[in-house]
Amino acid sequence: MLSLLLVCVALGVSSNATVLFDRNLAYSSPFVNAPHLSHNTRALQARHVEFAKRQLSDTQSSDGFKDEHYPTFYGGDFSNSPWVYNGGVNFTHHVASGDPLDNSVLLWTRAVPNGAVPPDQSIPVCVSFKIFDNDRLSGRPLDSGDAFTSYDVDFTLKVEAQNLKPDTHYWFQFADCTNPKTVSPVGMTRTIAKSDTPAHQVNGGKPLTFAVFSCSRYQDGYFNAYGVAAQNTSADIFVHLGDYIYESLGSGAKIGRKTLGRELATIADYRLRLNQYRTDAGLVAAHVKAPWITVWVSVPAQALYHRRIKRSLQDDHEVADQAWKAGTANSNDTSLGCSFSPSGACFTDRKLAAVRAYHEWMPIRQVDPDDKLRIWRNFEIGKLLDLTMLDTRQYDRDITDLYYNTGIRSHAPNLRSTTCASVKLTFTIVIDSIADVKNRSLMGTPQESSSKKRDAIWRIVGQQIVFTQLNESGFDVDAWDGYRANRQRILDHLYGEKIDNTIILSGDSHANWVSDLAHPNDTTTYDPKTGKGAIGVEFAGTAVTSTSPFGAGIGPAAADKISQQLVQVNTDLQWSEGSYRGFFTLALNTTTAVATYYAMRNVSNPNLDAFASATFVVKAGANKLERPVAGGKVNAGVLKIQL
Ligand SMILES: *[C@@H]1O[C@H](CO)[C@@H](O)[C@H](O)[C@H]1NC(C)=O
Ligand SMILES: *[C@@H]1O[C@H](CO)[C@@H](O)[C@H](O)[C@H]1NC(C)=O
Ligand SMILES: *[C@@H]1O[C@H](CO)[C@@H](O)[C@H](O)[C@H]1NC(C)=O
Ligand SMILES: *[C@@H]1O[C@H](CO)[C@@H](O)[C@H](O)[C@H]1NC(C)=O
Ligand SMILES: *[C@@H]1O[C@H](CO)[C@@H](O)[C@H](O)[C@H]1NC(C)=O
Ligand SMILES: *[C@@H]1O[C@H](CO)[C@@H](O)[C@H](O)[C@H]1NC(C)=O
Ligand SMILES: *[C@@H]1O[C@H](CO)[C@@H](O)[C@H](O)[C@H]1NC(C)=O
Ligand SMILES: CC(=O)N[C@H]1CO[C@H](CO)[C@@H](O)[C@@H]1O
Repeated sequence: MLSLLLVCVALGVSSNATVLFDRNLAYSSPFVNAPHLSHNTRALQARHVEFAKRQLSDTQSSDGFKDEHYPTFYGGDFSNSPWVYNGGVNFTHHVASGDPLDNSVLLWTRAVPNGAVPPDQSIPVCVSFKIFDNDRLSGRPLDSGDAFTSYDVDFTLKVEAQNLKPDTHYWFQFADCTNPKTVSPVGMTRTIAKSDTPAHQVNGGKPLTFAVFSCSRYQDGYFNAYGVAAQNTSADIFVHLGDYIYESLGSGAKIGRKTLGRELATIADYRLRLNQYRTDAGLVAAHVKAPWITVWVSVPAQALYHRRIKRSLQDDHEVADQAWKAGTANSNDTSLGCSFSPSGACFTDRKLAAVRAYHEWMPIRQVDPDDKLRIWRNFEIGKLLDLTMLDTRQYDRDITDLYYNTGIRSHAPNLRSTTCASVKLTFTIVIDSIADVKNRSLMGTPQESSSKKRDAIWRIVGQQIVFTQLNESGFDVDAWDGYRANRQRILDHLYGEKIDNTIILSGDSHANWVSDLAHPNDTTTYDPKTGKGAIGVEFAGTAVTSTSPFGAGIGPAAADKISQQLVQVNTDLQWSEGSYRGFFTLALNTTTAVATYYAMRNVSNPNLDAFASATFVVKAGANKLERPVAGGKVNAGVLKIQL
């Protein structure tokens, strides 16, 4: 009888007991096809059980372990119940949510054990969550549960709230399982409409509004743009197009924005940087306010390129490759691996550390890096729109190669290029990789076409770099021949398949650009005056803080002088603005898309002082900016045609 019981307990431990670890998606691999990059939750559980046993058997613990510090909260039966920390937790980084679907959304928090000395690393912290359809958190939660976090994932916690209703607002909160009175702030989030919801019913018939950001460099200023979007707009979903963190150190001390740590290399470095960014009040408010959809892994990959280029310059390519393979073979990515390498110089580790920390800290779902046909994350939001996020970074050669050489064509980096240019290189690779597949093109088959086939009105493409040809002296974003060829294919596809209502959202450039989409230099089909012959619109947004390509800190008057020239030289460009940091919103209903650009008056201190610099209208079916562009009047920057 007794032995049978023991067998049951043992089985219970090995088969079920990792549930509380597994519920926390921060332990999982960032990538669905790379299970070797996940934490081994069985091993964590085994470690944990080992300590639990000690609690039961070794009452004369020689290392000062005391039962009362780590009691179980699951009652008296210790056999199958984990020991958890009950010294109190601190929800140090508020809450966040992201990647909403029609029935689920990811919820995020961080629960750090209180006390000067962190608890034994084998003791998990237990966190519960609840999600409600009302802001009083009353009635029965639609979903709830417990999950573990621990030292191994930087005490981050990411759970999927399931069984939710489509197109509905939700309020959620976390608590300490061992002391339910200790609660996190309440977060607001929502689900998106089911893909077959009629367009006019999406978001209860109100326009669905995105707030769109890129390039938030901590040392360059306060993230007021996030704060203004959260406090002063009715944005439903926050979209980040890349450069959410920066790997570099910079002199932000003058304005109280000194970056901690060093240039990022190890997982500890990346975690510290994310930790610091997420203390910014504006960013906190924005994560609390609404779910985020981000381009998967932005700057970390850029950092990798940076690193790679530097290395390639120093080392012979073979050496770099060799070192890299050695690291990969051992998959030194988890807490057991090279992430704790004291040198911090391991190239492979840096790449993995960036991905790992991003996965821990961001409310994002796993992605599938092996499926090169699936380079998009597509959010079908009723029949109103498809939001397609181009996940370029995971397809950058380094990361892709890491996942056992999926065969993406390799492009030798241009060694003379800057980090900035390497972004374009990535883009080229992505496009080339799908170009190999005959029935696909960038915007294209299947997403754009299937979006059209399923009768969605708008096709919104979130991606990183400015698409329209821009001749800007000293900052030529059209420097890549391959990129040009690919852009040609994309435009051919849109024109050829008569795919209408495409709106491209772009970041990366640190300035504002609004353009009709048309073939570069084509003034035969396209008329820049009326917009006739265009096939869509591009809204490219400036940086949250990163400095202007026109010159760091450039004033509006000086920036406008440059813009004046640019709108003349560039056929498709209808508005240029280069002084203000900020963001834009895009509000969509069945008939109209309205983009409003917001300019921050001062990012040298935390404030909500901003103004709308320009507003653009796109009518469904028109495939161009409504004339007069911006109503003929802007509060900053320069229109091509002033009325
Ligand atoms: C909780 O964390 C916040 C943010 O790090 C910190 O300011 C605060 O002092 C912490 N509270 C306790 C009780 O440790
Ligand atoms: C593209 O072609 C592949 C292979 O020929 C096929 O399996 C796939 O269904 C096609 N996709 C579309 C969207 O036509
Ligand atoms: C690019 O713009 C500059 C002015 O900024 C102009 O002098 C030059 O001719 C333009 N180049 C092309 C290829 O249009
Ligand atoms: C557009 O015209 C300019 C000036 O002739 C040229 O430099 C540029 O390469 C052209 N762009 C494309 C995409 O052909
Ligand atoms: C869509 O939004 C536009 C601009 O806000 C508004 O003028 C129009 O009436 C709205 N259309 C519908 C069908 O609600
Ligand atoms: C921005 O605020 C700082 C103080 O934080 C001030 O010194 C500076 O003059 C302000 N800049 C502008 C353009 O108002
Ligand atoms: C944003 O809202 C805050 C109050 O919540 C207000 O103090 C601030 O002036 C507003 N900013 C703008 C640009 O309206
Ligand atoms: C540098 C480093 O930490 N390398 C480790 C990678 O992982 C293997 C085992 O998986 C270790 O043997 C290496 O020491």
